[in-house]
Amino acid sequence: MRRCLQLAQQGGGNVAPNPMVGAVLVHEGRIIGEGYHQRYGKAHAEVNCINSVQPADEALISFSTLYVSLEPCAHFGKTPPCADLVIRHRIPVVVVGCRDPFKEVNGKGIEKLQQAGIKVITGVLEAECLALNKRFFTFHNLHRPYVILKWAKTADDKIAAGAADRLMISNGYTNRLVHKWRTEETGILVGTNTALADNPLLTNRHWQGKNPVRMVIDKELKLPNSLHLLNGPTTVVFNTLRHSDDLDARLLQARVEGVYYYKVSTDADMLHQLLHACYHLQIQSVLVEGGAYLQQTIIEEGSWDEARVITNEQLWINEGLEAPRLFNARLAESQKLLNDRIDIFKHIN
Ligand code: AOF
Ligand code: ZN
Repeated sequence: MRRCLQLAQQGGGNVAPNPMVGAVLVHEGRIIGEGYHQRYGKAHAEVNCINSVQPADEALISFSTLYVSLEPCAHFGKTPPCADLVIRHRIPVVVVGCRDPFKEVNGKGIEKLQQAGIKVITGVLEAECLALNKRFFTFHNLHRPYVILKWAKTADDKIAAGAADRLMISNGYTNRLVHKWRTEETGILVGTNTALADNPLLTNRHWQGKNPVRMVIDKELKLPNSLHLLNGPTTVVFNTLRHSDDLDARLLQARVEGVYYYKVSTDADMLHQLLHACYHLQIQSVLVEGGAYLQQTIIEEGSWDEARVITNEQLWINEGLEAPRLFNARLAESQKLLNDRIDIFKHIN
């Protein structure tokens, strides 16, 4: 199963919104096949694993154990069901890392295998398998994206407002790190004030990889068209006035350039609507880069999964803005649970 996890990771960056999955076929202690899900819309891990078996070993398949980090699928999606493939090859034992919460599968793959007389062992390295696809599992279980909050603060918990100040907190190394993070998520979000004050590009120009879909909140469409965010790559503007008819998940998946508008209603909770929209648009994870007000709202709602805080050794002089406070008295989470979700990145100036 550890090998499955290693293999699965090689699909990172190319399979979202699908999960990363690895599979290994073992005959009497010897690996005779390996595979992973390499690209969205293409063959699943099990298919690549079985196809990798050398002709000389093919006769051993029906005497082998298949290890797979995610329950084999039971549905006809872009590819036929992996459970059928396993049954067809008469593999007698399947070891599964964790269940697939996707509504088309959700236990049906395991059931199908068992009904065919296959011995299925579940929950092997389950925690590791769940962690590997934390974005996918959060998305399907909670019907909202995996939310990562990120900010940079001084040693005395102040954040910068305005481009000149921002440079004082991050440095070349942490900027690059942030650009790497941007390639790892499907969406990146900022509030109106940050869009105006910082005029950010929100691209990953210092790190190779896919640009996230840029998202900004602009309730009354007051942001000037000259902003970087409203030019260049793909941007979705959440607002109360206008909706782009052509906006759909495939368009964003393909990162078709342009500014698209997503209309939310004025009278309902904005954040809830935004996260729901992300679910519809298949935006499986979001990096929230500011500002403090938006981040604090997300914290109060409890709709976040990770916080990455960049900090330096400097002290701010008095009038800086307060960094978001991660502890939420209303939710009253234990400090231990909270700490598990917080990462501090300390750099030297
Ligand atoms: C597997 N093995 O390697 C992966 C699975 O549209 P499709 O056909 O690619 O199906 C996507 C769904 O299949 C995805 O949401 C997830 O539930 C499952 N992914 N299943 O058996 C794999 N990647
Ligand atoms: Zn499959």
